[in-house]
Amino acid sequence: MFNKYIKIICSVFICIFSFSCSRTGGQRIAVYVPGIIADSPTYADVVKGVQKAVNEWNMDNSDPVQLTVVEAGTTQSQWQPGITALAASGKYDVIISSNPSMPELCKPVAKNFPNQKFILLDAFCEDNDQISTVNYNQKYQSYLSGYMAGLSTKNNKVGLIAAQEYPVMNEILYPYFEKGAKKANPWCRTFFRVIGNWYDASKGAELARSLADAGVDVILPICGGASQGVIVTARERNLKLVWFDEDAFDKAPMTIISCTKIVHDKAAYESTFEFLKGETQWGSVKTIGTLSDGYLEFVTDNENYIRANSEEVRAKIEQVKTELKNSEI
Ligand code: RBF
Repeated sequence: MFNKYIKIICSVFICIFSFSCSRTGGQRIAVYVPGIIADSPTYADVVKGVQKAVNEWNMDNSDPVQLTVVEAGTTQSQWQPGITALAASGKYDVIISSNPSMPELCKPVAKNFPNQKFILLDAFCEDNDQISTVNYNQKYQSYLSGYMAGLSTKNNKVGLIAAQEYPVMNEILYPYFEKGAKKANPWCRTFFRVIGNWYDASKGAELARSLADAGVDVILPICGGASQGVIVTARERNLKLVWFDEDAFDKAPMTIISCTKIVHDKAAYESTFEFLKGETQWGSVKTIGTLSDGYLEFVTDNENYIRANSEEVRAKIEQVKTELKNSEI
């Protein structure tokens, strides 16, 4: 009888001990998505890349890393309180997030929580030793999309529908799209429309209609979920779309005529793995996104690219890609 009690007490202690062992040690990562994942390829790719790094790490290490993904939603005024709450919890060794507005939101939080580290993709921040950033050089992606639009317009009018205006949009995405279009077709005019958020598909459809009424026949949507509305109008009015950030040919074959993307998931995977190995360079910026660094793709291996474009257009694009590989824009 006495032996039986000893056995029960021992097994209870073993359980408590092994439980507490499994709770300690493993690092914790939070991915903070400033928006929603659906229809935002940059965000979906960040989650995918971080998840892959964590899975691989956990296969080879006895202390599993715990990953939490927080989808912050589209109310931008809520993002900083959301990050503050994550940092204040003290639970996470690193908070990973993505978009060019994040450094300004994270810097004050970093100041208040000096042990909190941040890895920010699609962002630029120098000289903060709690923050490491991966900056996307968007010039090449924008220029190539513009070039494709300029080659494909029959009316010499192309358009960009943006979710919102922000420095990268106004200083790089739009100007380099316009530059590419003009290079392909010197008579081409570029139009610009702004939705005001990243989700309103009916506004996206309405702005695409207004562009069609003005004679635009090729559009680049950079507007997250609102791009669904742009697709609807494009089908109705026989417009062509050049697509950004992902291989989306299958969303609208023969309407989407080109797709470019910076390989966000690879960047997220590498940054996460570096962090887990303790090799992150805090306060540093790594810039990616040229055709020669392996992080920018102009998708040519989807059959819908071949179906949607003449041999002449495809040959011209190959030529421009080669030129861009060997020179600055
Ligand atoms: N891109 C998305 O695909 N979905 C979003 O919800 C989204 N939200 C953004 C919010 C802000 C404040 C900023 C500055 C950018 C956002 N982006 C979003 C754009 C993204 O960072 C990138 O610039 C574009 O996707 C072009 O690669």
